[in-house]
Amino acid sequence: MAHEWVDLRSDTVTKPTRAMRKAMAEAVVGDDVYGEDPTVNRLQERAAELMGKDTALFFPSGTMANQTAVKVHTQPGEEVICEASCHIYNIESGTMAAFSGVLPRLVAGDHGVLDPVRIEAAIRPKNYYLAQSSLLTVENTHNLAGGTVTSVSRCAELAETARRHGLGTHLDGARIFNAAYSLGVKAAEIAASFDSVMFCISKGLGAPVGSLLCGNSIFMERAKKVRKMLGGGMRQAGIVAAAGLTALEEILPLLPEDHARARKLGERLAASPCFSVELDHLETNIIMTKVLPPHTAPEVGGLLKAKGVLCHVLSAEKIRFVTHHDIDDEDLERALAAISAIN
Ligand code: TLP
Repeated sequence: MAHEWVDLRSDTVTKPTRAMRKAMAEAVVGDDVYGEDPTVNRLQERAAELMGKDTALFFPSGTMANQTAVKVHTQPGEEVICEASCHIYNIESGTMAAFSGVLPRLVAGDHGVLDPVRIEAAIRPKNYYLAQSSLLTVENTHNLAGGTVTSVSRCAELAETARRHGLGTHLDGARIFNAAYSLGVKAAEIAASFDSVMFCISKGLGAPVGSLLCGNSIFMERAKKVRKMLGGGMRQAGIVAAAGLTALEEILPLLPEDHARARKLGERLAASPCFSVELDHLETNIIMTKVLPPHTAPEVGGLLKAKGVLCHVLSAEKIRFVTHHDIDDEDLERALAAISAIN
């Protein structure tokens, strides 16, 4: 059945599939604050296995999982080194300052990809009057850079640089499986470099709610305490965890289709006189575009909306399009036609 809207604002907009709803209805549940929800436990075991870590913990959101990791890795007054346009610093409501009392130390990446030399230069010397660097975060894929991917070897170099100076390492892997498909590796190979990793089941994987934080047992014990502080201890959360388990079976293998559709969309945008797209950096399911004058991004967003196509207007000149499980070939054709109609 044709969708009312072609919703390319984000991969968070997906609705649970029939199989997910069935799994949710039939989920065996218990009180997860007592650790007694068998479906949550199964999802956590599967997540830890996929990331190659000891343990995983189920969170209601990626933001809560990321900020829990920041809290566990740091002490107030310390610095977190992160990429200048990363989600943890820019789009998580200033939580690292408000909750963990830490300072962000921003380092610009090349299309979101950090350089170990620049990381090394940003690490503060050990000196009592300087804010001390205690954590490096990496985002893979990188959202605001346009779904760009950091290679396994680059992740390893970055983590090795941080570790050599005594910093912890955290991966915001909200879309780690998109990165893994793009690189042709297992997600665990990317995660291997980092002490902790967060991934979302509510983005490209299509589940309605949730993210997993994974790491070693000692780290995760502390994370469990912090999650409770934030009110993230859920009760019969197996209802939603069931959808996550289904997503990992049903949707995970389909992510390359989102990448292929994003490529077609990107090529059409690049062919339009109204958009500029860096096709060399279109690596996964996110397309970041610049709207060219005389048009503006809000105006183009309005024109597309009038044709039933929704996109994320980020600024006066930037628009983000994201493909996902609820965008099929018919939706893609409608989007391509709407883009072609703008001139
Ligand atoms: N990203 C959302 C918005 O917040 C922008 C989106 O539409 O892309 N890390 C990364 C890299 C993310 O892209 C997001 C969400 C999060 C963390 C936070 O996840 P949630 O929304 O579950 O808190």
